[in-house]
Order: sequence, then C-alpha cells, then structure tokens
Amino acid sequence: HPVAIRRALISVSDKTGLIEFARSLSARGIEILSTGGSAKALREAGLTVVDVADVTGFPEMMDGRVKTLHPAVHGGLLALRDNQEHLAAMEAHGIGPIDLLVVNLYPFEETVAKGASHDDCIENIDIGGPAMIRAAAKNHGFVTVIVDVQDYDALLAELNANDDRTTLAFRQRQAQIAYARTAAYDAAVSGWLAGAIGEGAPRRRAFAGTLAQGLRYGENPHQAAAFYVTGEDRPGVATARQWQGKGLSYNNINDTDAAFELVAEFDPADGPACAIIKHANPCGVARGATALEAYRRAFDCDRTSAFGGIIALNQVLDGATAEEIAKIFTEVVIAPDADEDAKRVFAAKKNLRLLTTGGLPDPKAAGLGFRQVAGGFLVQGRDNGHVGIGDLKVVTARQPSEAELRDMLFAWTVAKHVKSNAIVYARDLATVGVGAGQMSRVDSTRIGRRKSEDMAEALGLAQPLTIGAVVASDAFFPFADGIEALAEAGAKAVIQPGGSMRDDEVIAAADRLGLAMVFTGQRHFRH
Ligand code: 93A
Repeated sequence: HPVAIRRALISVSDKTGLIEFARSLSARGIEILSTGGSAKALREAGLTVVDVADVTGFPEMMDGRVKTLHPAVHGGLLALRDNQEHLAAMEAHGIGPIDLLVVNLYPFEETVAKGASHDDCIENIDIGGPAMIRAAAKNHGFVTVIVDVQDYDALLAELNANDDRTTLAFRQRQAQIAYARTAAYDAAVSGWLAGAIGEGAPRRRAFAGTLAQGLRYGENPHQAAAFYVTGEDRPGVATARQWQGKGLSYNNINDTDAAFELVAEFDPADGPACAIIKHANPCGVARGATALEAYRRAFDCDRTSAFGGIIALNQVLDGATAEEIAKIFTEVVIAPDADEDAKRVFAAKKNLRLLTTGGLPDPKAAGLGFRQVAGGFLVQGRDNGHVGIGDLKVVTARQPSEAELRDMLFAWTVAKHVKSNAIVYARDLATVGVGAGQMSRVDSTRIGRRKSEDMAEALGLAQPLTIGAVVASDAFFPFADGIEALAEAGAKAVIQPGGSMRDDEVIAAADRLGLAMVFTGQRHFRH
C-alpha cells in the first residue's frame, strides 16, 4: 500500500527543524497548507504556502481557538480514497485530500511546568491539533501523520526509500505514535485539573508520561526499557541535571530515586543527612555535623554493601565529602547542589555520575504511586505519612529518654524507606543495622543484628553498635518473639505502629526485658 503524498498540512507550535523539513517536502512537489504562525515562518524562509484560512473560507478566529476545525480540513484527512461516496462528497463540497499531516501541539505540559497562570494553561490546551491528529491517524490507510519533530528525518528516509511514497507499515507506526501523543496530552490536562481542584484520589484519572529516554535495558540485560516522565513539579531523578558520567541505567534510576526520596525526609535546616542505597534499600543513613560526617557515619553502617552504591545528600555536596566518597566505587551521587570543588574532585572519576536537583521534594506532598500487576496496574497515594513526637504513645513502664525518642523518630523515618519487613537499628542519628525485605519480621531483626556484628568486627569495635541502640519496625509485631530477638541483640527502645491482636503480649515482653516502647499508630509497608 505505498501512498504518494501530494498535499500536506503543517501546523506546529515547536518550529524546530521545520524549514529544512518543509523544503524537502516542497522539493518533492508536495503542496503545503499551513496555519498562521507556521505559514508565516515558512513564507519568511521563502517557501510557497497556502493558508488554511483560504482552504476553509474562514479566517482564524477567537484567538486561534478555531482555525482548522472545518470540513475542508477534516474531510480531506478522513475521506477514504477508495470509497466512491467519499470521493463524491469531496467533489461536491470542493474538499481536497490531505495526504500528510504534520502537527505538534500547543505546549501544554511545558506551560504548566513553568508555573504559568490558570488562564495561560487553559489557552494552551490544543483542540484543533489533536482533532486533526486523531483524524489522520484513524485514516492511516491513506494518510501519514507526524507528531514529533524527531520523526521528520524518518519520513524523509521513508520517502527516499519508497519512490516518494509511504508504506502502510510506516503509516501504522506513525499512527500508533500519534495516538500515544494525544492520549498523553489529555492525561496531562486531566492531571493538571486534578491538581487544580485538589483531586488527589487515584480514581477516574488518566495516567501517562512523556518518553524522556530509551534505556539500554531494564532490570536485566534481556529486558527492554525506557524512562517516562510525568512532568510532576518535584525535584528528583526525573528532573535532575547530570554533570558527568555515562547515562543512568534502569536500576540506577530506581535506586537514585529511593536514595533521594529518603534523604529528603531530613530537613536540611536540622543539618546534613546522607543515605546510601543498594537494590532500593538503604545500607546506611546518618545525620552529621557536616555532610562529610554524615557520609562517613552512613558508610560505617555497612561498608561492604555500600560498595557500588548510590549516595544521596540533603544539602550541597562539598569538596571534602566528594573526596571521601571518591575513595570507593560509587555509581551515582545525587544532591540538591554541588560546589565547584566537588565537581572538580568527581571530574577525575569518569564512571561516577553526579546529579543535582536544585532542591528537595516535600516528603509530605501528595502524589501517586504505581505498581504493575498481570493485566493491570495498581495506583495509590504516595506514602506521605509523617509521625511527629506528639503522635507517639509510650506503652511500656520504662519511659524513653529524649535521646532515645530522637533516635526512634530517625529510625522510623528510615524504616519507611526500607522494604518490608523492615527493621532498622539506630543510635545517635545513624543506622547501625538494617534488616530488609524478609518474609518474617524476626528474620529482619536477626539480619540487622548480624550486619552490625560484622561491622563491629571489621572496625575493631569492642561490641556491636546494636547493643544500646533503638529499633524501628515498619509494622506491628504479631508475636512477642520479635521483641525478644531485639532484646537479645541488645536494643533498649522500640518504635512500631502497634495494633496487633497480641499487643498485650508484646508490651508485656518489652516490660519484662526492660525495653521502652512507643506506638506510632501508623504503618509504613513498602514492597
Ligand atoms: O486553538 S486550537 O485548538 N484550534 C485549532 O483549530 C487549531 N488548529 C491547529 N489550535 C489549533 N492548532 C494548533 O496550532 C496546532 O496543533 C499547532 O500546535 C498550532 C500551530 O499554530 P501556528 O501555526 O499559528 O503557530
């Protein structure tokens, strides 16, 4: 089904590459119809263009809201070229066929992203563009549609290879891209409206992202992958600037996100914090008087796992911290900013990627999370739960000290970002043992303890740092055995949601073992 192109309609907001592309079309004898701004740009470049207004017999009106919405355009796009009735209708109404449609839409997403006014955003909702795109894509049996400036070259190559015609395969592929574009566009409008009216619930929402980059592969080399961005106004890995190093991999992006979302929990006004992530779980998180100290303390939680990890800071990366980080192999460092010294230090480390975000996301902000299941996907509100000191309920005879309370809230915040079942041992605002992703909570307590014992041996400490530590558990203890295991590890205070059927037994065990325990009333499962 190769189809020749005789008449094209060009209506583009993004005029990148337009002139050169249109010249190529013109040189092939293709007639070009165009709308106001596009026609002007083409004419200024010396091209011959027919105004759409002359085709429709109507001027562009209502600030351009109505320019291409006319049977002379839509009939030309939709008519079946092998249908006698359609051809007769064209003839009767003086409608000429349009064989190629080149449209890119009003920049709605960019307008929202730059914080434009409500009216500006509304005005940038394109109606005529998507209508034409959908019409041309429906009629891809005869019509070619191009919606992305990146596909101009592909079309020219197609014409070169097929004697100035397009194949059905090419038109189908472009139609598929076209519908992906209009679907994403409408989803962006719906998402923006949801934000404007405070509709945070995941019901009756359309979801879509814009392709940001293809990835070399997914979690494993045999899986294809790509990175889509949603245009959400949230500093993080999707909007970060990369200063050096090769492109991020699928796993890098996932881990960098986990690292940055975790470290963002710690307000820089309270001082520096550092998180080191491996396989989406933290292997060390700490606060410190300086970024350097925070990094060293995070590193000392589990030096073995930190190798090849991803590091996030909640404040500017400085030269001294960069130098310390550069001592071992690290995949990615992400921070709100990095000073010149830090950039200089990292410049020598070709494989290390440095990302800066310009700020920290608000961990309490609403948002949506997605998870794919066979044949569908689950949507839920982002886990933006937060527990303050006033929310804690002491349930044991022993009252926790102020230092213990401070460390418990720290451990609790970290536990929110550890895969369930999560057990986090902490002291002096640093993790000293993390048990992640186990099917049994008791196993997580044991793993955290063993990690701490290994580090004590490696660092030549007299005893593991879990002795005297506080512990956070992401969900309640169903039985007393978890508390017994923690006491055995030497922990002295526990923070957990509470709410188990056997809370009485669990509290009695804590009392018997001399532990202080607080309930948060909130759970942080993470899978
Ligand atoms: O305001 S619209 O929704 N009404 C229309 O009839 C219409 N036709 C094309 N916007 C419309 N367009 C859009 O105008 C195109 O999608 C394109 O983004 C833009 C090109 O306008 P110009 O050629 O004047 O720069």
